[in-house]
Amino acid sequence: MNDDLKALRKKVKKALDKERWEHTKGVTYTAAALAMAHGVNIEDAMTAGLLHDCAKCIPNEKKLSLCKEYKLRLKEVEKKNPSLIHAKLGAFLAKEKYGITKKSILSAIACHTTGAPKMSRLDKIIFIADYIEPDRVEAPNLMAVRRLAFRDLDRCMYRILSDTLTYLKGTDREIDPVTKQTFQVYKSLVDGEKHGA
Ligand code: DGI
Ligand code: FE
Ligand code: FE
Repeated sequence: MNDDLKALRKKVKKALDKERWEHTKGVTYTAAALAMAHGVNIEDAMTAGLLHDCAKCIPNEKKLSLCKEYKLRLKEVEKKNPSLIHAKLGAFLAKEKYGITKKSILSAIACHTTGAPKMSRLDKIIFIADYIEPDRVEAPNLMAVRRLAFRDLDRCMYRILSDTLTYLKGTDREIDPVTKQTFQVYKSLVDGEKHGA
């Protein structure tokens, strides 16, 4: 780990509780491994991994007031489910508080919870690393999803989004339209491949 990453690690650790910090380390190293497997810049993947949940431990009320203060526009679904805000607010803090200027890293942080219709390989790696890191235990089909992550990012995205939507439909939480759109994008992609298109 280079000195920049080490300094960043120290700073991020202070903003998180113990459990979230353990998860963050898991995502950081998983993202590094996925970057190796898929030919992506390892330092970028680790930086985005370290910062992806940097706004997660801010209380929901404070998330809302910070967004107001920083003039970050919130969607209705985010106002109703403030836990969704940590992605957008995290990308903002990554820039303003942690000094990250690379758009590709900020984008990966911003779309790590819902995904996005158009995602770079780095975006996908952070989304996937968040789901498969070694400390995650509650998700279904984790063995298969973990294997797939190192072979095919798009199929892995499809699998995770499909399982996440199934899970969310079983709760009373509102689904962000972007999550559904992203699912449709990967569904079409994977279905198209299956039929040889
Ligand atoms: O921050 P983490 O817990 O590490 O992971 P995350 O940022 O992916 O957030 C995970 C939660 O977000 C998980 O319980 C599923 C939920 N989520 C994903 N898409 C949506 C969503 N929750 C709502 N309400 N709506 C969504 O569209
Ligand atoms: Fe998150
Ligand atoms: Fe996370």
